[in-house]
Amino acid sequence: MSLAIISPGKNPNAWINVIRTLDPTLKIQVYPDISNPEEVEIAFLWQHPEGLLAKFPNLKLISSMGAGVDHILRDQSIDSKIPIVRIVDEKLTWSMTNYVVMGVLNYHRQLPRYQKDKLRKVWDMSTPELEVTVGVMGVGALGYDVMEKLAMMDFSVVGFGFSEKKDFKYPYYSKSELPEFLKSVNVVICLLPLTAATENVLNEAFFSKCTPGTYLINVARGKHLVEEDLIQALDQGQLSGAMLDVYRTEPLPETHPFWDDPRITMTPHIASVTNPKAAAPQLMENIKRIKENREVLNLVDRIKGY
Ligand code: OXD
Repeated sequence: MSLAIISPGKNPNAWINVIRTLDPTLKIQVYPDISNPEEVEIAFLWQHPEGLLAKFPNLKLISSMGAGVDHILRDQSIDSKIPIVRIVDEKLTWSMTNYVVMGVLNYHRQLPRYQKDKLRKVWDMSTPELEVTVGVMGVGALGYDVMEKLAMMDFSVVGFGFSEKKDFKYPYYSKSELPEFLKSVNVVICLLPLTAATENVLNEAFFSKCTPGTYLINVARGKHLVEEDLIQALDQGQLSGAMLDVYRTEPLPETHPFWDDPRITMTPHIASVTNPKAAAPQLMENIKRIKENREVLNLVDRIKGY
C-alpha cells in the first residue's frame, strides 16, 4: 500500500516530514512521480488534475488536504464508492475564527478610517464604534465557532444556511428566508461550502437585499462571489466595504480591479491554512481505519457537497 500526495504547485515537504514521523513505514509517492499507481490506496489531494485518480485501480480513500472538498467533487470521474474525507481540525477552526473576528473588529472599530486620517493628520473622534449585527452564512464546524466566539464578545450573531435547522443555539434563517436574514444583519460573513447551489450566491440580487452599508467578509471560496456585482454594490452603497481572502482566480491577476480598490481589504487565501502537524494525525487515523475496515472520520456527503 502507498499514499499518493497530489498537490500540484504546492510544496508537500512539510506533510511528508510529519507523516514520516508518524509512520516511518508508510510508502509515500508524490505526484507527478507516481511510479507504482497500482500500489496507491490513499490519495491525499489539493487541486489534483481531473481524471488522475482513475489511474489508481486499488484506491480506497481520498482525503482533502484542507477543509474544502469542492476541488475534489468537481472531478466527475471519481468512483462514487470511494469515501472522501476532509480535514476538520481545531487549529484550522481557531485560525479561521481569529481571521473573521479581526474582520468584524476592523469594521466595528473602523481601522481603515483611522489609517486614512493618520495620513492626512486628521483628528476625528466622531462615531468611534459602528453598530454591528453579524450574519454568518454556513454554520458548520467553522461557522459555528465564529458565532460562538463573536457571541462571547457580546456581538449579536445570526446564522444562515441552505438547509432547515431546528433547535439551533442562535437565530437561524434558511434558504427561503434570505431577505429576512439580510435585513437583520449589517456584517455578512460567507463560510458556505462551495456547491452547485451556493456558487455565485453573492450576486447582484443578494446585494440588493442587503441592509444598505453592509460589510462583507468572504472567507469561503472565490466562486461564491460575482466579482463585478461586488464593485457595483460598493458603488451603489449597498455595501460599505469588503474583506476578501478568496478569489475566482488565484493568485489574483495583477490587472484585477480589486487590487486598486480602497474599499476592499484583501489577503491571499491565508485566513486558515491547514497545519500539517495538527492535521496529519487525522489522515493517519483514517488510513488505520481503512486498513481495519472501520468507519472513517469526517466523511463527506457527496450529495450535500461537504
Ligand atoms: C481549505 C482552504 O479548504 O484552505 O482548507 O481553503
